[in-house]
Amino acid sequence: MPEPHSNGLTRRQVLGIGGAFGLLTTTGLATAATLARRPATTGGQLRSTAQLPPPYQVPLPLPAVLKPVSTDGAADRYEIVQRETTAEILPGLRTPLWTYGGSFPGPTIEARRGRPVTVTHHNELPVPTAVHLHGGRTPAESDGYPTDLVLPAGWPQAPHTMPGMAGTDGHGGGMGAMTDPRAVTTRLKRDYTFPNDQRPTLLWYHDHRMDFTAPAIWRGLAGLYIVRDDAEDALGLPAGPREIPLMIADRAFTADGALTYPSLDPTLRERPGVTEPYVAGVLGDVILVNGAPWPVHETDAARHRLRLLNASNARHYELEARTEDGRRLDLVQIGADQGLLAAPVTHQSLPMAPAERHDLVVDFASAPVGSLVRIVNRLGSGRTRDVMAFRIARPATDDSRIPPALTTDLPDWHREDAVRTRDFAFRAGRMNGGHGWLIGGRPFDPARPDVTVPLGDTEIWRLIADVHHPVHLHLVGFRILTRGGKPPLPHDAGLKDTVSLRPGESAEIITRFDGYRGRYLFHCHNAEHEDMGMMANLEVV
Ligand SMILES: [Cu+2]
Repeated sequence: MPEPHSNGLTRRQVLGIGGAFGLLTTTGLATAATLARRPATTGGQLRSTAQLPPPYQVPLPLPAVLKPVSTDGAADRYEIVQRETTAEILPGLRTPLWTYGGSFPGPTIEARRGRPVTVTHHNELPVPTAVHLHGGRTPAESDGYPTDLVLPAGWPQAPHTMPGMAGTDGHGGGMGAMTDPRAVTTRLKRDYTFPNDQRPTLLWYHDHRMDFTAPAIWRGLAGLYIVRDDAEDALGLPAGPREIPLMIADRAFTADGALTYPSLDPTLRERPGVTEPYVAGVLGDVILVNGAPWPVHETDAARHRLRLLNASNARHYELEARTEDGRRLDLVQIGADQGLLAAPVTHQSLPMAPAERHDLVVDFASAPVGSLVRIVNRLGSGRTRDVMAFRIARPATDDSRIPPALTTDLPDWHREDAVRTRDFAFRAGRMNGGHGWLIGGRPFDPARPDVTVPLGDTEIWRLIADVHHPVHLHLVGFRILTRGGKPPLPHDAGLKDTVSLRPGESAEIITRFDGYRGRYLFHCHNAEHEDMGMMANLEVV
C-alpha cells in the first residue's frame, strides 16, 4: 500500500497523539484540568486522495444473510472462505479488500439462542488469521485466541513463534520471537463452534491475529452475527425491512481506490505496528456504513429498529438523528452490547466507542415524505460529521411498538456478591524500545498469566485510562457500577462487553465469570492499541 499522508494534522489530531504520551508524565491523571481538555477522539487521521462522492448518493447495502450448508436438526453448519477480492466502494473505483466470503462486511450469520452454529473458515489469504466472535459466549478453543492461527498455504510452519510485538521506533519486529507453547494452529481451515447459549443480541466476527488485528479489520475482515430468541421476537419491535443493521467504520483511500493504512510492513507478514503519527489510533476521513460511503436508505415514515455497530479501529462517534428542519429525533435505546435493556432509555445523542453496539428504535413518522433524516456524528469535523441518511419515501402504517418493559432476565449482580476486586490501568508506555500501550504497566505476553479466576466467581474490576480506551472482555458480559466515581451514564445501562473509558476516566464493572473454562483475553478495542500491547490473559479455571 502507498504511504499515507502524515502531514496536515489538525490540532485535534495532535492532541490525540500528544495527549497519549503527554499524559504519561502527568501525575494527576484524573484531575479537572485533564478532563477539561479531554480530546474528542484519540488517534491520527489519514487523508484520502481519491475523488470522494457527495453524501447520501450511494444506496445503503444490506449485508447478505449467509445460508447454512447443512441444518441437521441439532446445529447449523456454515462455510466461509477468507479471500482477497476487489469491490466498488467509491463510485467508479475498485478497492482491493481482504474479505469473509468475498464481501465487506462479510455475510451476516443469523443464529437462534441455544442452537449451535459451526463455521468452517478457510484461509485463502496470504497471512495467518484467527476469527473471534465479539460478544460470543464461546468455548476457548473457538474464541480465536490471537496465536490460535489458521495458517495459509505456503506459510512456514513455526507455530510457537511470532514476530514479536514491535513498537514504532524503526527497529521493531526483531525483539526476539515471542513464544506461546499453548498455541493451537491449524493449516488452511478451522471449525469454530458457537453454542449461542446467550442473550439475543448483535455480535460481530472479526480477525484477531496476534499483532495484526487492526490492519486486517481495516482491509475488510469483519461481519455481523445476530442471535435471536422467541421472547424478543414476540415484543412487536420493528422488524423485517424496518430492522436494519448498520456497521459504521471509517477508512481512507488512495487516488486509485486502494485503502490507505500506515503499516510499517504493508505485507502484514513480519513487522507489526504503524508509523509514528498513528500510534494512538488510525482514523479515516471517509465514513462507511455497511461498506458504503455516507450512504442513503429509502424507507417508510415509520418506526425503525437500527442495530448499530461501531466497527472502526479508533474512531468514536456521538450520533444524532436530525431532520431537515433541524429537529433531533429521539434515539430510543432498547439494547446494549449484550442484549435488551430492562426498559427503553431515550437519548438525544448517543456516544459509541469502537466495538460497542447500540440497539435503537427511531420513529421517522414525523419526517415529511421526501425529506432526509441525517445521522450525524457530533464528534466529527468537516465530512466526518456526516454518517448516513434515511430518505423518507412514503407514508406507512405502523403496528410496531416499544414495550415499556423489554426483559426481566438481566443479571443483577451486587457489590457484595464480588469475591475480589482488581485494578487495571490502561496507559501508554514503552515497549520493546518503542511506543506501546500497556495494561498495568505491561505489554501483552501470551505466555504470562495475568488474571486467573475460578469459574463462577463474581468480581469487580476498577479500570482507569489515560486517553480513550474502549475496554473489552471476552466470554462475559458485565454491568457498569460507576463511571468517574459517579453513577453510570444513561448509555451505560444494560449488559455490556465493552466499556468506553474517556481520557482520565475510571470505571468500575462487575461480572460473574461463568460459561466455560479456558484461556481468554481482555483488551483495549482501539485496534491499534490492541496490536501494540494493550491485551492481557484472562484464564477461567
Ligand atoms: Cu486503548
